Amino acid sequence: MNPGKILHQLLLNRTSGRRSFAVLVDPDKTNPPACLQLSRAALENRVDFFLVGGSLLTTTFLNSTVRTLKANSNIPVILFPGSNLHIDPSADAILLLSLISGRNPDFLIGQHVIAAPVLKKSKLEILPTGYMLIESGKPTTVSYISNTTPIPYDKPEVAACTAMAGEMLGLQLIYLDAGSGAQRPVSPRTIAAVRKSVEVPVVVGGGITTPQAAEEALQAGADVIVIGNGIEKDPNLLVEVSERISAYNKALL
Ligand code: 1GP
Repeated sequence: MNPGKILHQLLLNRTSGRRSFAVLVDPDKTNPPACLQLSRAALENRVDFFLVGGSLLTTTFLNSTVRTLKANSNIPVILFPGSNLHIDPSADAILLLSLISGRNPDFLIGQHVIAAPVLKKSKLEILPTGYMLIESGKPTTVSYISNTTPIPYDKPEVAACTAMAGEMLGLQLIYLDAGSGAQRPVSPRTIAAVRKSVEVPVVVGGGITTPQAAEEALQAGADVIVIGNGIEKDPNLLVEVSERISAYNKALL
């Protein structure tokens, strides 16, 4: 399978060392005017991707969120689904998440079987992703809903072996997630151990609420930084993190 446009870009970035910024939008917590405002801020601050979704959606605003983001910027919109119900063909791509840190077959392959025919008919770029939950201080919605145990916070070697296995199985991205609203983000040691163990791009998110935490993740080797809650609470975080990432990328030149 040839890489689609987004994966191709991520692989090029991986080779050049360029880091990316993804803003996570939770359809339950937004509305069209807020999406419009976010689109403008994201464009001004060179955000690379929107992720849209969450492990539990309690409203029917997935489609309107995707459409509003797409109508107001050219930033690619990537679905970040919590289940096979969270598919919207009007997005650009979908993270096809296999929850490799867990041992729940439904989230390793079951949901995917149900989603496959729908995805096949869509024009969505499929991003096969090894999704790894890392313990972050307290149970998160995603650990509860997925009925899986996250990898312990202080076991970088377990995270590294899990990521290696995911890459060997052919997964194209590794996503290290402390969970939305996590008490503490994934540790730099874990990010660095995973970064050293795989060639594929490493996405890091969950509980990043300060520019310093984003910087630490960058220094440890995160290829893509994902922030949701932190920007909902403080829109200025988008500007500050974007500045850090731009400065990091400029230093590569
Ligand atoms: C959650 O990685 C994302 O899956 C982002 O988390 O909302 O805590 O930034 P936050």
